[in-house]
Amino acid sequence: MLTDQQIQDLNQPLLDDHQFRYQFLTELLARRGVEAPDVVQQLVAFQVAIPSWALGTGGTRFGRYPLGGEPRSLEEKIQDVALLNRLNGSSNSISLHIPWDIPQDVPALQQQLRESGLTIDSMNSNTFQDQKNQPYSYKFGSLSSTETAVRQQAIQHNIECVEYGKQLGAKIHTVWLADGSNFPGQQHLRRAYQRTAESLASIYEAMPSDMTMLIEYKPYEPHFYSTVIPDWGTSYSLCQYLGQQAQVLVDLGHHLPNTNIEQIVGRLKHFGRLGGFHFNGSMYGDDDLTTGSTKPFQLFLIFNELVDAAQDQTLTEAAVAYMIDASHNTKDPLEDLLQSVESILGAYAKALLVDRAALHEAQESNDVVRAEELLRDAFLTDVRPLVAEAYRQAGGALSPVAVYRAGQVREQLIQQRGKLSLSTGL
Ligand code: PSV
Ligand code: MN
Ligand code: MN
Repeated sequence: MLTDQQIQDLNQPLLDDHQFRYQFLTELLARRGVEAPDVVQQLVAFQVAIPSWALGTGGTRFGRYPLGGEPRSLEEKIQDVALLNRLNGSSNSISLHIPWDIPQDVPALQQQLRESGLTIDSMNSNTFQDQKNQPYSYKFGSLSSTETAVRQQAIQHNIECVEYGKQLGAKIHTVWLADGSNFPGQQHLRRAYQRTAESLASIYEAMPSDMTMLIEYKPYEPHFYSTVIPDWGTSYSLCQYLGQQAQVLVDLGHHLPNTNIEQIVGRLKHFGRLGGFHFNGSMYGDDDLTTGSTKPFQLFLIFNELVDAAQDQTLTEAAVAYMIDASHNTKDPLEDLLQSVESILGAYAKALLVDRAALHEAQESNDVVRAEELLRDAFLTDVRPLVAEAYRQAGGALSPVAVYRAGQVREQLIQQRGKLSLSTGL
């Protein structure tokens, strides 16, 4: 399915136009003191993990419209991510969700990963659903449950994820908790937090010293009165309680409308507690739209904080894991993921164009308009030739979506896997 040679052949008709645009932009940026090849180099190095649960059509409780050709096994999910990575050279790792992705044959999986040039970036636990044959229900919470046996079951499940992570070389264990309450008075708010902190500590202790626990927050849904970990402050306080191997995960869709996410990013960077991102787009809440589809300026401002922090010598450089977290009902999920990665690379490229010295100067002298104009200069630059050049240098497609379509990938997947193939449990 779509060989490297085919990708190069499909690039041919686009090459001349690309070279013209890239050359023009290189000259334009040089006048602004920016070396385009340096930016391209940083884009080539940038990698975003693909979640196993985004590879099939997700759907909602109101309906699901399978597209066909979706992966039926972990092996097929890895095949799909390998294809994405060959198209854009920017998706060389996968996030797994247990129990949906329990590895059956670990050595075979490791070999497939090696051959595809991929790694497993993170393991994600699932205590937001009851699984078949599970002795206790999570109806009233998991790590925060009032019942010791329920908490123990949830802790055990997380420790199992850590064990799978160790076998597969994952360096991250991500915890997103659905725990919360629907009615005032239902839950003792302080005790629910205390029980969660203690449960997390038991999981934390089971992690090897080179693993990081990422603690994700979300203000509401599935619970609508209170959520045990609703905001970055709660995640941060839990990290402080646990130790250096715990970090906050920022999911872009997990904020109330109009939250200043870039400021949260700046704060967490200041504290050295920003561990990772779940990229997606959001209009209202956790709607998991394509990254950059609704608020591209905000995405740019987030990267502006990241680039600024990366260049700040006074900060200790902590690794940030970049991951997508999405689930779609209307698009071909592989096309969506290609679009998402492209938006992320574009926002990063624009942030790299910001004249940082001039911006700091404008900020220090309170020149409001100049500071804003400097950001707008970078944001309004059409950086698509830089992103395309990064794809090209990584051996990928100049236009991944166009090549995916021209190569008739979905049609081939449907032929191989069937029209009604089902995938993730989402
Ligand atoms: C539920 O809100 C959620 O979207 C969280 O963002 C998790 O990261 C994801 O599901 C996978 O469990
Ligand atoms: Mn998430
Ligand atoms: Mn979410």
